[in-house]
Amino acid sequence: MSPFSILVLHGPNLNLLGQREPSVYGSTTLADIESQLTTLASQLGCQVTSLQSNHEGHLVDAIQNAAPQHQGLLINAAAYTHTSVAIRDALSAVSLPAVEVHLSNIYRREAFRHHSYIAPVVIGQISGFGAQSYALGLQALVHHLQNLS
Ligand code: CA2
Repeated sequence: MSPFSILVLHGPNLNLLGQREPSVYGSTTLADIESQLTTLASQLGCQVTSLQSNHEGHLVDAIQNAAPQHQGLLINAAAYTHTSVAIRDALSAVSLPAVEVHLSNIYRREAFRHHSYIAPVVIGQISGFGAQSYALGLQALVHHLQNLS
């Protein structure tokens, strides 16, 4: 059994999932994703805590305060992926492994989504599998943590 606790961070507008633009982001709600992650976490023997915020500073605070309670971060920084040096610096400053996830394949979309400020400071990125990106990301993060211990 893994004792790991993972903090799952959702960036701006992800609270609208399933309610707006289903053609782009699908009909799954954020509550559905969190419920799926909780189920998967119990199968993996870890715990997840989720936080969604539309505010960059709140996400920075959450990253800074994640340790020692949490051992890893799963993050969909949403639009801040493409703009936020502050979130990148926070991820870089804390010594917690992080996995970046995206519902859509950001490389098949507009050019401004092709660059991620946070990709260089995370273990890896999963993009384009809808809600399953989160599940794949959690599995990869737990596997990484298990191989560290
Ligand atoms: O594909 C992803 O997960 C994104 O991180 C989603 C972000 C977008 O800015 C990134 O380029 C890729 C947008 C999240 C907004 O979610 C909405 C959901 C429903 C309706 C409107 C926005």
